[in-house]
Amino acid sequence: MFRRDFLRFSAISATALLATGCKPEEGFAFDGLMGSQSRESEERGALPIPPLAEYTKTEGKKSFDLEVRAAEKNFFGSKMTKTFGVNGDFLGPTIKVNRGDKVWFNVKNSLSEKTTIHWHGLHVDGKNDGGPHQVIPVGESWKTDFEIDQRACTAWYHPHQMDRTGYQVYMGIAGFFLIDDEESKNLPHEYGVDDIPLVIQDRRFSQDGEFRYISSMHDRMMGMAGDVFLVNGAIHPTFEPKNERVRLRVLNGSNSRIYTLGFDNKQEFDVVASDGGILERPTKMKKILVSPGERVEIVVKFSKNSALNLIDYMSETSLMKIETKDLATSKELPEKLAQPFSITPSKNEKLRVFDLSMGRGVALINNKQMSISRIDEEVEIGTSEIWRIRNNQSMMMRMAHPFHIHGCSFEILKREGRPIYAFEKGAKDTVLVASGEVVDVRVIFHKRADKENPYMYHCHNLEHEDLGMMGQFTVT
Ligand SMILES: [Cu+2]
Repeated sequence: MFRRDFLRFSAISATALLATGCKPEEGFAFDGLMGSQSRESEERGALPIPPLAEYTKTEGKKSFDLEVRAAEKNFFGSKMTKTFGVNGDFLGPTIKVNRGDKVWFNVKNSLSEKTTIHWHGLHVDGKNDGGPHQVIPVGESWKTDFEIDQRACTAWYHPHQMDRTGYQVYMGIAGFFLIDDEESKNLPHEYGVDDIPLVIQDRRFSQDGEFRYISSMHDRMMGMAGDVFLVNGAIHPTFEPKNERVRLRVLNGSNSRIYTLGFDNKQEFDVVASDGGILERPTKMKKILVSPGERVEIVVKFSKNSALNLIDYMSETSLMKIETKDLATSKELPEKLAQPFSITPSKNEKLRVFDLSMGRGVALINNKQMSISRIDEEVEIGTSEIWRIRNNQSMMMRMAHPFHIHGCSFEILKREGRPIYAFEKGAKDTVLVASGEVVDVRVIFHKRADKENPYMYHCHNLEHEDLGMMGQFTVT
């Protein structure tokens, strides 16, 4: 079995682990395990880098054509797997733009089912957001244009089709959306050379090589815990850096799995950016916790002629091998990377409370399942608010929920239960709320969303989202 060759599978899902109170910095009986395991692992080929999306310049706008389609891909052995992809067989190209760019997208749906493409992390009006209201019927195209009006960050895109998001993302629809500005030049920024996107996903395969999505309600509620890990769509690839310092833009593109990432040689790295942008200063860390939908950027300094592994502490698995030979020297990181992110509080900030809970076959916010015809909240544009997200722990179901808000960046103010880590500072759009925790965020919206095209807030465990842990709000 290809899996046993190099993967060690923990039967307890990472989501469940976190919910039981294990703290990411404590590690999980990991020491000494990884070394032997990774040596045995099979050679799987070089780390694929998603190609940059091509564009044409029309009337001062960068114009991108995306086609969402069904395909097949060879992940292992001689078997082919049925997949979905964007302009390719699995995942999609990286969209790379600058702050201030005017962009235009033509998204064609060549699937045999409805879909949408949501720009996760972008500050765009509700009608351009690609949520469940901007459905692209089979065979049709969605045209949307907007201005890039936010700081440099690692955002991404994925479907947001009502009840089908989990399935469509699992099949392979996801890609990076990178925004650059002057501050991003303080970090390594040569795409594919010293600026490397890494989307991490887990999958289960059936004996005949097909993806095995949800097979039970337990999967939906507790997380599916795939036993095969993909980095940029490849199983256990090898990355060969050419430069001493490399920026890794990590996206947890998994449906439900939470990772605690680090290196098997326990080396430190600099955390330099979170979801919505570059942090004021780099922070040295050895482990980072990344939940579904979250992004974190790190800069790693490699040594010549070395071999190490990018590992997940939670599943005790090597995700990617790293092998270095000669390395070009790169300049040190500046002490200050970017202007700090903070939201000036408005007078008499409104407090909104969101209670997340799980029931039999349902996932709820404020005791309600998502309804596409109901507006749950109405927010005033340009006014800051405190959103309090409470994960109501029940004895039956102790789950962690990564809570995502569309159309904005927020600041995490406090969390009862665990500290706010360096990789959660700065501008965020997704925050992990583990069982029993309460998180306060300060949020402000500068873009509009009317009741025909409202924004979403939801759990980014995509099965929870599809089970109803989502709500809609307007910004006017
Ligand atoms: Cu959830």
